[in-house]
Amino acid sequence: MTDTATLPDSPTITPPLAAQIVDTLVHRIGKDADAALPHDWLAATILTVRNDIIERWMESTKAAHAAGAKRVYYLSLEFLIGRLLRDALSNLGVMEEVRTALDGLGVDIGELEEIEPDAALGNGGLGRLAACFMESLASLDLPAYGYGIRYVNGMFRQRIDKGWQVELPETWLRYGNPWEFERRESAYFIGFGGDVDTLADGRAHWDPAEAVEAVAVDTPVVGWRGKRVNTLRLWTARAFDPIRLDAFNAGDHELALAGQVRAETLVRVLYPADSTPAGQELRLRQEYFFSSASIQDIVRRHVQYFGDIRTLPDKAAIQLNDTHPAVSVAELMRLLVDHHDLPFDEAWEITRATFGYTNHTLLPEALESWPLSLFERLLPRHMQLVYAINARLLKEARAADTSEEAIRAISLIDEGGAWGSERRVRMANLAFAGAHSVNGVAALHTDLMKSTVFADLHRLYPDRINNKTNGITPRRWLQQCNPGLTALVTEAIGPAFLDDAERLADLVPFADDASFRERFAAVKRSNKRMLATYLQESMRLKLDPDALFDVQIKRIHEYKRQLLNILETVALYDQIRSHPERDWVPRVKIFAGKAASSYHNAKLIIKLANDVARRVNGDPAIGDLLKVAFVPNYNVSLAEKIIPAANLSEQISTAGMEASGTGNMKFALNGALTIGTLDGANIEIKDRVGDENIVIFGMTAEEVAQRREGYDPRAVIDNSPELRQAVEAIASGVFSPDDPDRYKGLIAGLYDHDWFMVAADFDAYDAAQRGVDARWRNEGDWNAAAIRNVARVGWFSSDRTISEYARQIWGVM
Ligand code: GL9
Repeated sequence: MTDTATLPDSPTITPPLAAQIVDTLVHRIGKDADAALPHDWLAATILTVRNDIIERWMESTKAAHAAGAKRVYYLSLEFLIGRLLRDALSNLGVMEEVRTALDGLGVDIGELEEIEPDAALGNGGLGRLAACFMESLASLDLPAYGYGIRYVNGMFRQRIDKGWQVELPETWLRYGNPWEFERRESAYFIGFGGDVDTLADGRAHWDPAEAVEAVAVDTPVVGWRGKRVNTLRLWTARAFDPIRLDAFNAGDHELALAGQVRAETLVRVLYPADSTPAGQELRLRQEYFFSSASIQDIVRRHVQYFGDIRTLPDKAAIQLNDTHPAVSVAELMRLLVDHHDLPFDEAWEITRATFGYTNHTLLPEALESWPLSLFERLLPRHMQLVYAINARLLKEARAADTSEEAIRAISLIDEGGAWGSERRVRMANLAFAGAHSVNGVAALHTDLMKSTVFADLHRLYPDRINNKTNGITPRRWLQQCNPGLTALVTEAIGPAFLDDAERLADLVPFADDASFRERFAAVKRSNKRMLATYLQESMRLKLDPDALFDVQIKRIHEYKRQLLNILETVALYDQIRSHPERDWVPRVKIFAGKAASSYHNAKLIIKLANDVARRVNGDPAIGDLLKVAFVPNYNVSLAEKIIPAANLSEQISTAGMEASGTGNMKFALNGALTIGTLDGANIEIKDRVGDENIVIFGMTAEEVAQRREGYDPRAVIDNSPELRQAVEAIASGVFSPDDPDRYKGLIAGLYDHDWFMVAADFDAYDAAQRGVDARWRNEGDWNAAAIRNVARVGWFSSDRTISEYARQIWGVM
């Protein structure tokens, strides 16, 4: 490695980049080039490019302030941002410059990218959507803040031990975080518990029993071409008194530090619950902690800049990402009524005009509600306000001649009753009531919101529910993760699609160009070879890059039906063994995903995938015709490696259950064909790519609902020889000879109720897969369809989604 002395003199005032990086290394990290380890180079590189980002950041903030612009506030308990270096360099357009500078220092930028920790402050789609939205907000030059929690331990690290998932803590902050800025001056008092004194005219004084301090930690979010840099503000917690000296001096060291420990516990871990609320008190504390800090910050900024709190809705749009921040509705009411002395009705108008709420799931078990006793104990003033809001809401409902049954469904309080169940606060109803806009995340999902969970609220407020189909940022999910395809597309249609993803449509005619198809296939093959090399090194699995790469990567959940895919894999395995003479299409089945630690069946499905993989991959009669890979520790970075290498994208949820999906969009954008049900955004993908360029199978949401009546899965299984064979093989221990009963319970669930309709859709799925084989044999046809997918899914850019939110909900465009 070179040192500073040997670098050429710079003719300009700014020293060349390499010299800047070395200077940072020496003066900020405290190492010289000889002693520096890869982590030191990474930190020095980030700190160096950060300078430019900071300047743009300050400019963006000042410009918004000077213009008196309305700001967007995106409140989310999850931000699954992944790595930031490549994103920042690419969006700033300095990737090549930095690569060259590091090359000159003998440092491989690819190696640095690989050691950057993956910021996994989210569980899955909902958290990743928040990250894509932040990037699009900056790219569209909209002044926006993301608000969340700076978890010390994000999503757990998944190890696969003898086929079982083992959860290990994720320590993304171990080497510090050069992207973040702690803002000690932006700190807020967050209270819990205690008593409320009711004052005159509906106001109250809350005297909390405990309190922690929320301190802001800011990360810059760089938009495309560095146009704008916004702020992701994550809260950390601190005790007001770092140590109780009285206790310490009395020798009680634990008590002396108890406050600090309690504060740290609050921001310690992300709840790794997917689509199922964790339900514990700490979770409600996290929700209130970050909601209160964010709302206080927003109100403080508004009053500081604009003086009058009553103009808040003109200058602030607050979007609630699911119900996790729904307590913000009550928190804003508390600040307006108790601290700003507004009458309740006026406060309610302001609140409703300020908030929007996005619903991300209809699964009944995922709709958050809190035991009233817990809510009241932790947030006594908010409980009063919820009652007051509820009284108003139910008065409006009664005035609209609502039935008593509908009144019960609309109420913010679930009265419980049956089986002695306790009363609960319904967070979705609170969010709905407190927002002027309530949106779903794909067309079908939004329709189902209107006809199912929110049917009665929808009847009362028919203009409130609207659709905003999800999107993904094409910067991370095409340009950065798939440079080969990006270069090929640029060569074909020019660079306009880099600024407007819908310009990808210019690629449509190239699907009919045989020479382009070949170059497209070569890019895909090269991506597959890179993935194969990675998997060979990381899990000692040898894959044939010419096989069909068939991929299902996402959280493991019964409604996503990884089990359907595994059953089909087992059936295929049996078919190949029985008819080795047939002309089989070689396939690689790739699975990855994490299961919530308490989700028994999901963890069993992971074990099953691994058991099937071991058996199939070790069977000499199968050879390269079928390989199964369960890739451990699925995260954003792994997705960035796998998606560009996929030929087939598995989007096979039980229709009506996947609100949108966003992985489906990423695969299509990278030239994979989708095999999927008419669920979530799959429907809209089909509408855009065309029926011939997607493989749809199975029941519709409506058919699923009808079929439930009198559904007899046992009869279905008995009538399908392929399914029966697969189910019986698994149940009898063919894949688990060490514990033949391992899957008895799982399979019994299929025979008994099969809530997710795996059996009902199996034959259709199996037929669709054999259809995929037939298509794969016609290489030209396959590649043409893949190209049409790339060309026609530009609409799923999160830039389009965010402009819809901006125009139709936030009023900022
Ligand atoms: C989810 C839905 O299940 C997905 O279908 C949807 O694409 C995303 C984003 O809108 O939201 N809702 C939800 O609770 N999760 C989703 O992915 N779960 C996780 O994020 C783990």
